[in-house]
Amino acid sequence: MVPLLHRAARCGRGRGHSRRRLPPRRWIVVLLVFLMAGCGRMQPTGAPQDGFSLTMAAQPSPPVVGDGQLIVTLHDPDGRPVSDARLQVEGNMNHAGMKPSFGVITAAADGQYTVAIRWTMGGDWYVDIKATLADGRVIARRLPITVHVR
Ligand SMILES: [Cu+2]
Repeated sequence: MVPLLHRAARCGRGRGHSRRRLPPRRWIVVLLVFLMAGCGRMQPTGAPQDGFSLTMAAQPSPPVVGDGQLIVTLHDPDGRPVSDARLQVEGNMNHAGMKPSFGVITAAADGQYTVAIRWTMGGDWYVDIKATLADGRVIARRLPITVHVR
């Protein structure tokens, strides 16, 4: 049963589908799994449903303590780059008692925003990115990142 569910949930181009004939009741289970998975619209757990892609990459990568940069990339649900959003970037560590580090946007083009940020300590951080679109909508993500000690 479990291997069957796995194959059905993969939503592939037919590669994983069994060619064996299944008893009718099994087909109903397969159909249900397809419907629940939304075939092709599967998202990682907790992924936002706004359809936008908001990602970041550190420069250097991995980031090290000191002045660093994040390249934040924003695409709309159709995959078009969004370059006219107002970005707010705030980095915090996973433990209490530290001041947040705020990012400063230094460039924006082709859906890519260059953000200067100071990593004040090595360890696990999370970065809250809020992009306010031209129409007022807000796309928000919390992304983890580990800062290394030089
Ligand atoms: Cu800290």
